[in-house]
Amino acid sequence: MAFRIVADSSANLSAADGAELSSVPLIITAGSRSFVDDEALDVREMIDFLAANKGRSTTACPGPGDWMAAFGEAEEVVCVTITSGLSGACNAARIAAEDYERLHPGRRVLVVDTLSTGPEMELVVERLRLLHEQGRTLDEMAEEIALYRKSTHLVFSLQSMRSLVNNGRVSPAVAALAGLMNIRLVGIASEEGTLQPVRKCRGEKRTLEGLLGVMEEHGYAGGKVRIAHCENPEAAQALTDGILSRFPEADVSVRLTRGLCSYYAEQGGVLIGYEG
Ligand code: X90
Repeated sequence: MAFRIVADSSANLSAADGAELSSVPLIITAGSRSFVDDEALDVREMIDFLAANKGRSTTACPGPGDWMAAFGEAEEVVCVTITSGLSGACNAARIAAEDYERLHPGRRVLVVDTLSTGPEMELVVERLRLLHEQGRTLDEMAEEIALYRKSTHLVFSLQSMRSLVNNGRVSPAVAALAGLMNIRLVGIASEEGTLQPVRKCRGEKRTLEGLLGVMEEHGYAGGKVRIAHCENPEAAQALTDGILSRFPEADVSVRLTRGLCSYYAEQGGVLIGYEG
């Protein structure tokens, strides 16, 4: 029975991450340019363009038709979406799921609203692949993932919140923090799937300590860690070293943010998904 996991592009994954995996792109628009966050996107070039063109820019989530196209002819589909608290992607996936099930009686679609993004979605996708290998049904996956998500978290550091503020993705109270000079914001995905600031850090070293500190406070004890960074390999390496020095057996991996996360996290931004 054909099985597909379809994640939106904020998960930073591509077909190379698994044969049963498809990515549905969000779109970044800046001035006259549109950047489709698919495998063809030159993320570097997009970042350079955005840096040189400080005018209005925005993002758009995939529509139901985009999700549906990615389902292919699969009999069982799991959609893994960016938080419904900040994007319409999950809502579009739910509409696509209903249409698909109605058009193809017998086929099933499960929609997982991760209330998060980036590397926490990556953890969910990995767990789904494992459950599929174990021969679990879609209903069992729904239960297992709901349980698993109670133990996973997202923490991130942002050099700037320009895109988040300009696009109204943070509350006015959080936006007010954006103006602080030389201060990096360390935040987490809240229970409701919104950006919750937890620390203000001065300088890279303090920021890295802040990120590791937040992980520890939320019960990190050697579980899986998935790091995604926007042109900040030094931070990713320092974090990996910091984690491995305390938990030598930890499964830590690093990847680059793709278009959507690069746009919002901006240069230097780091996101960490982990099991608490
Ligand atoms: O539908 C759309 O246009 C996409 C909107 C996405 C808005 C937020 C993306 C955030 C990316 C930066 C910090 C992480 C915050 C996560 C809080 C749950 C990454």
